[in-house]
Amino acid sequence: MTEQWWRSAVVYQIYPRSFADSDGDGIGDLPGIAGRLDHLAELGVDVLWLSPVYPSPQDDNGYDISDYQDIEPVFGTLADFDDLLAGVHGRGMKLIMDLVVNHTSDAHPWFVGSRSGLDSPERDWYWWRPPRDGGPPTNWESVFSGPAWELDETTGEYYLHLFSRRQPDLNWENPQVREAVYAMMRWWLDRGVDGFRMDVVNLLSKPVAADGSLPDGPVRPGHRFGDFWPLVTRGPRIHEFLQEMHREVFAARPGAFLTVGEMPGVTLEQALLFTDPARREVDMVFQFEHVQLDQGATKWDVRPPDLRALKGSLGRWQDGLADTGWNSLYWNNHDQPRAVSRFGSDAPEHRVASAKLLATVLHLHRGTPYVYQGEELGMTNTTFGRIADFRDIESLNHHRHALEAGQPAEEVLAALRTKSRDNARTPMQWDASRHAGFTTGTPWIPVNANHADINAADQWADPDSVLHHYRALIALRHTEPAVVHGDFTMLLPDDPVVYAFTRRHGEVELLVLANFSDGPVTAALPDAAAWDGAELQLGNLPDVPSEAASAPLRGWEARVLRRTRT
Ligand code: TEU
Repeated sequence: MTEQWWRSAVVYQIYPRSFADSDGDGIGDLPGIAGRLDHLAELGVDVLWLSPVYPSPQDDNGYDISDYQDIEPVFGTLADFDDLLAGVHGRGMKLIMDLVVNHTSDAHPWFVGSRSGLDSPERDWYWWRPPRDGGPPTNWESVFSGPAWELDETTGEYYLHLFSRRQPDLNWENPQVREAVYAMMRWWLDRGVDGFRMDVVNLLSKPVAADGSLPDGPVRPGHRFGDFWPLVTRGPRIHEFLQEMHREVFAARPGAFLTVGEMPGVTLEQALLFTDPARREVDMVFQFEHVQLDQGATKWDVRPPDLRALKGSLGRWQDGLADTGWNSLYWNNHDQPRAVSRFGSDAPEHRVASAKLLATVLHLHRGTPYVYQGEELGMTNTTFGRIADFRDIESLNHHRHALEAGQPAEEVLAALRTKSRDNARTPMQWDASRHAGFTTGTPWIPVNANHADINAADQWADPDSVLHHYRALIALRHTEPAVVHGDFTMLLPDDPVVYAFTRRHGEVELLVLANFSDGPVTAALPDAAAWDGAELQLGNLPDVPSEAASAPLRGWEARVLRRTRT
């Protein structure tokens, strides 16, 4: 195994709550996942990223952890986890855990101790501050709406929570906190896991002054509170903390593990530092630039996606990390609406082609691709009627705060239907039966009604399915060195509907063409004729003409051409 084995890997994200339920309680669980490992092995993925399964009150569906070294009973037991890990390893795959250490649950014993009194030994494990002018210590706004500080009656002080009030932020300035986290990480590595996806890991270092004060954030138009992102996404000690974590946890076994840091707000310049192997911080990051182009001041201010902006952003990250560092590549995860509804077309006549097109474009970029559960089927956003149909705390909090601020209810619901994280959290669609084969009980969130037409069972039987297209792309990554190692050149940057780029590695050159629109279009490539007659490596529609570079692309058609330069 080479030091950077993950450069040729494909990672599959499982959101356990919605993947497969084995005991009929309507909630996915570890034995359910273990029973579906052949689906993943046959798909060809190399690594599973398991969203949190630790004990949790489930305020944020497990991203609020109350015990880092056990399993939430609703998901199973540590023995179930060991069985799952053995099944994953037995199929030649790896498993990374979701590490959520910017905050814990307020039910974690560390916080229960910390809030018990000013002189508690754990008091300094969290961010406590006295009121300022009778109110919160800073003007920061929580990601889940409202102030980022909660007053605790026991001591009359406020505690910081960048997310829900039941997710108090850990104080990483305290070496005891860092040591406890590193010991827990080593415990999971000793149990056999192969690394971590690190939740909001760039937020660990807060901009605290020598006197313990924290600055206010800039107040943006239309916001009641201050914006902490510019302050907290570039904390003064973040590189120090990540390098210490690497020394304390991974240095003894270099290269054996995959670390991916989820970094909302991270810039390309910062990502170069975070992913430079010489700095030994993380292997790659999840950046958010391309999934925040279709919004205004907030995600709820929905704007139509613009392909030129999308190409500009992804192309900039390709160029920026071409020589040092590494890109992660994703359209989907448990926080994002379904890409085929967002960037493709979920109209019945275009859904399959556009789902395959999105996969082709992403997987032919330079970086490590991530497949989110159901993405390989072309699963779409679901339909939400009223607010009672939503489950996600981010959506429910936004709804309440937006209505309190006087926004019309229908306007708020329209934004929620487009952008709510619940779109990604409807159960995995295994077959056309009731509840899509996800559960024999009542699912915690309704299954998408279109599971009769979009499900794994049908697609395994259909060689032209989205599923088999993903298998082909993953197999191509494992067999064609140009996909992993090739350089990247964006073409036609100003074309509003054609996404075109090349990858070159030695004598091999790949050309990717994709039409992000319903109707036919011709890619105005200056050297199209030189590509005509090249081998069609992969397409998403039948009957591609031999002049595959100069012939018009049909609606949502993608083509990958391959030639060797003499
Ligand atoms: O999300 C981090 C993050 O930036 C969130 O604001 C997320 O991108 C946003 O909700 C998109 O609308 C991570 C986890 O992925 C998310 O599920 C958790 O809710 C959050 O951290 C707190 O742990």
